[in-house]
Amino acid sequence: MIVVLAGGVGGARLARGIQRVIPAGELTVIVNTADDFEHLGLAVSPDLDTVMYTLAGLENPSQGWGLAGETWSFMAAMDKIGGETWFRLGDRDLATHVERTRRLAAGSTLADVTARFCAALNISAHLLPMTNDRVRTLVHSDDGILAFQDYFVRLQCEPRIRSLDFEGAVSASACPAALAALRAPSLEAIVLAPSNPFVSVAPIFAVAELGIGITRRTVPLVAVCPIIGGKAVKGPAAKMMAELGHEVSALGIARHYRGIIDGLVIDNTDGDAAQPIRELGMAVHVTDTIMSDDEGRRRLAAATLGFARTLRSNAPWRDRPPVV
Ligand code: FO1
Repeated sequence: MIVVLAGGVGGARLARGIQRVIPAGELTVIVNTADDFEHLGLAVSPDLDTVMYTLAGLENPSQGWGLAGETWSFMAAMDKIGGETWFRLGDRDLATHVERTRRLAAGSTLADVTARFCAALNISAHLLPMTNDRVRTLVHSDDGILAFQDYFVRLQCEPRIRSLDFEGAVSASACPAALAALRAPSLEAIVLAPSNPFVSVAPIFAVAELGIGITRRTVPLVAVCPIIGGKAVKGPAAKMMAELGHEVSALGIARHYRGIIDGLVIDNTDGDAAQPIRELGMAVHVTDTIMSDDEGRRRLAAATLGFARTLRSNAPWRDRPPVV
């Protein structure tokens, strides 16, 4: 069994590749839910939906988020009556938010709702929210404290970030199935997807039970580098990285994940960084990490899992004396 820790687009694409190279049912994807918010009275879970649509092969390839073949009549009607249109909910996508909101109001957990949707969409992977509790990313910026989607979509990531907060994360309980997956005897590796380290990956680790569960793993934890040639493949990871004081490079990512991961997969473009990264105490695999099509996703998935299998976990607990 393989566990993938994922945010939106990058996580979704790698998860899809892994789904193609391992037997059905052996993939668990634990997804960031700190981007979730209530909009137009609806419960919106952007990263969960991006991963779900991508695993089902229904994603909108140009946007990354939302559904393929989407239409926008609802947004047009909303605009006509002077409603909010800065966050675009497509007509097809709307069904997901309406049905999720109804089921949550009737007492289902976010994990239950997600499992039902995945069964209906014939997704064999176990797709799990990091928590069923409310966790929200707050962006401390030069323009004040902003809710995540306000910062990300409404303000197009323009305000300069000073720091990030994951409100509710420390006291949130991990999704029980996520904890069970991390403890499963059949677990072979944990893969940290090439998702934004600061707003997609960090909230997962901030859920205390997950952070501890991942740190106490007995299997290798490998990350796929989200920075290629000093740039993010998609999204504002490079801008955020610079604003938070990190060098925007594969080496900068390695320094950020130092002591957390056992190995890093970097792109051929960044091959020169392999040795300095190894000197930080982690293994490195250099390959083509661009996932432009399904074959690219499959290839990167196979390379990442092959790399993980060559590693033994450097989990910090291994070096500690046993607690008696
Ligand atoms: N991202 C945008 O840039 N603009 C949008 O209008 C937008 C709408 C949207 C609707 C549903 C959904 O699931 C995702 C949506 N996203 C949109 C993407 C999303 O807000 C971000 O990419 C993630 O939160 C960051 O991982």
